This record gives sequence, structure tokens and C-alpha cells, in this order.
Amino acid sequence: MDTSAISELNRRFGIPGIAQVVAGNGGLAKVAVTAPAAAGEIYLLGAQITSWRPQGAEEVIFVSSKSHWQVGKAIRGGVPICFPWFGGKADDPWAPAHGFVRSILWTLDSIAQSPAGVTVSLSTGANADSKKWWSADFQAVLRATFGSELVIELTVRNVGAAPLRFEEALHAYFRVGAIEQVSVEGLSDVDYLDKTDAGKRKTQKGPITIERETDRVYLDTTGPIELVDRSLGRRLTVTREDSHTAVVWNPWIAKSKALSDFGDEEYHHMLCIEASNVADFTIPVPPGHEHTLKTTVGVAIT
Ligand code: TA6
Repeated sequence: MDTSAISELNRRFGIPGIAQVVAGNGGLAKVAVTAPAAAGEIYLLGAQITSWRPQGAEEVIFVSSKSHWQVGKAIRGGVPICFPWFGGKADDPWAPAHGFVRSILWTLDSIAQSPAGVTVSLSTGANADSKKWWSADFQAVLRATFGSELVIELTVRNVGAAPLRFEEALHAYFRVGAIEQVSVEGLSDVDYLDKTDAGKRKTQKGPITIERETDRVYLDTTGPIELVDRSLGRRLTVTREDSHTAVVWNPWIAKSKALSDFGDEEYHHMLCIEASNVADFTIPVPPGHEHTLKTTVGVAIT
């Protein structure tokens, strides 16, 4: 998108002193929020949040220093939107991992202020490109509210005549001080698929700590999840609505080195906790209906 198009978006949607549309990394258009309650950023590429810093707190979102910044590739870090499938596409090994919406430009529809903060709304939908991968007639809207909490809502509407069924995940990369000093609470006694152990089904016992590559899909879980970061002295709370699975991921050493858009040592400073509906918990949406996956992130200094 050229600078004149970005300026035009800023003229249409910008709120002086609160939210601006500017050129970000790679010259990509982003909305930069600088409101009293919070600062934040969301790119039109993938409708991807890349920063949230509530007033009085440090940055909460992790973005890799090695990320690509180009249309057609997902930003490494932030909150990628995995849709309409998670991981590899079951019936097409050539399909892009985690679906196709995280690597395309979304349309900026509105920026609005409310007591909850600044809400940026973007959308995408079915077109000739999407139908190369998925025949569905859908509309997707991503609403991100940057305030004392970060609220993310992904709404998918079935605008076709056939029933829809899809997977979805808000693949949030949270910034941590030192992964060795982090634990995750709220998933004890929940079954999970261990993707580092051939997808075997296991049961979580007690808090999650990270000492190796960790890639787990927690099943049939709807409760709050807490990331306790002793190194930064804070606790992140992730609550979810209409989310029945949660994914926890840290690539650790070997996978970090294998990812070209991720620094070898960056695994020390991030942990993904993903509000989602994946695996057996896909979402059916009849014609004319819609579904919203919602997650809210709060920060408490401990
Ligand atoms: O959410 C965890 C996961 O599915 C891991 O298996 C790993 O592949 C991660 O997503 C990142 O996927 P990406 O396609 O963004 O490299």
C-alpha cells in the first residue's frame, strides 16, 4: 500500500492524538493507538495485533526481531489469526499452515473510542483467492479493543447457502522475561494432545512449566488461563468466550533455530497461549448465522 493510500486511510479513520493509520514495518499499514488507557498496534496484514501496552505496564505482546514484513507471509509474533483451519490442512498438504487469512491484507472498517478503550475493526471475506483453498462464502470481522484490557473478537458469518464448519485460533504470542521463570495455571486436570509426542492424549497435572519444546492442544476447556511471569513480576489473565480449546506453544532451542523468521534465543522471551476452537471442537455455522470467538487479556503486577 503506498503512502498516499495510507494517508487517505488516516484521513478517513484517524482520531487525532488517539489513533493514527501510519506506515509500519516494511511500509505496511498499521493502526497505532496512543490512548490514555493503553498504547497498541494492529496491522492490516492479517488484522494482526503486534503491540499492547496498558498504562503503567510494559509491553505484553512478543514480536520476533526476525519477522518478515510482507504481504503473503504471516508476521512472526503478535496475535496471528488461524482460520479456517489450524496447523496443516487435513486434505491438502500444499495449503498454507494455519489457514490463509493471516497473510493477506484485511480492510480497515472503523476506529472507535469507548470507555473500554479504542476499538479497531477490520474485515475480510470470500473471494477468488480464498476459494482456491476453501469454497465457503464467509465474512470475517476482527475487532481489537486496546484499553486497560486487550479484547479480541473474531466473528465469522456464513453468507452462503451451505453450512460452514471451520477451526480458528487467536495465536497470541505473549512476551515473558525468562521462560524458565514462567508457569501457566488454569489447565490442571485438562486433557491435551501433545504435538511433540505424536499427538498422544495426556492429562495436565498442576501448572505448566516450560523446559523443552512445548506444543499442546488442551481440549474441552473454557476457563481462565493465567501466565505467571516471576521474572517480570506480573500475571497475565486470559479469559475466553465461545472457545473450547487452548493451545500452549514454545518452540525451544531446535525449532527456534529452524525458523528463519525467529531468533535462535527468542524462545526465552515468549510463550503462546491461544484461545481457539480446533481438533474435534470445530465450529458449525448454518447459512445466515455467525459465531464469535472472544478473548480478553488482563495484566496484574505481582
Ligand atoms: O500453535 C502452535 C503451532 O501449531 C506449532 O505447531 C507451531 O507450528 C506454531 O503453531 C507456529 O506455526 P507457524 O505456521 O506460525 O510457524
